[in-house]
Amino acid sequence: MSEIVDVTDLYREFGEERLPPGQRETSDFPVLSKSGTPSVEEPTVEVWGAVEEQTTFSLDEFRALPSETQRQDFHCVTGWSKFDCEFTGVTFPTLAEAVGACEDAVHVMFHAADGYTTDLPLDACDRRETLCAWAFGGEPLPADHGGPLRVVTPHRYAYKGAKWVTGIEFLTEPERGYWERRGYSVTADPWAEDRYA
Ligand SMILES: Nc1nc2c(c(=O)[nH]1)N[C@H]1C(S)=C(S)[C@@H](COP(=O)(O)O)O[C@H]1N2
Ligand SMILES: [Mo]
Repeated sequence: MSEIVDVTDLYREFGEERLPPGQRETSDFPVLSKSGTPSVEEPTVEVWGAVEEQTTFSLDEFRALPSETQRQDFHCVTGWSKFDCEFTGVTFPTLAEAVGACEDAVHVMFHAADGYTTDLPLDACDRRETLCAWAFGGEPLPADHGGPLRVVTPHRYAYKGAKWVTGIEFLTEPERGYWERRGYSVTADPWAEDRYA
């Protein structure tokens, strides 16, 4: 088993306290989905838009990319935080390199099997701790937490991490995702309490 990369100290870049303001720590792992758990039969991840190589990865192809296990915190905009989650997956920079993000890419839209979307500026997204993850605590990611494949964003509120991710679109202009169109913050920095736009 390779080393676990601990990114639980990333809060130092954003604030004084590991627990962001207005959050309370929980030891269980609540499920938050806009419309239940979709069934994902043959998972694929399509990467398109401002990339050199538009690519459709099968789950096996995706898992064959260089991957790592990270210990990270998870902050839901509704007020709970879960510390020390161990997710295994491909980092966003690894993925961006695999498909060759174009110079004019400035924004990213994630698409999911339940029709969910979420967007992030490329610079906020293109960080090691943005992980496309298929395992939690060394076990396959449970379906209600986004298995077989989800995104996690410990430096942002968790709605930035699409469960059941099916597509990653590199954009040359910002667009808005599901909650972002409904009044939630685009930046979603937990230490600035960027909950609403
Ligand atoms: N596809 C999809 N991804 C999603 C959501 C969703 O409804 N659909 N909800 C988001 C929200 S608001 C949160 S807090 C986290 C919750 O992840 P969890 O259910 O594993 O706790 O998933 C995010 N990703
Ligand atoms: Mo959330």
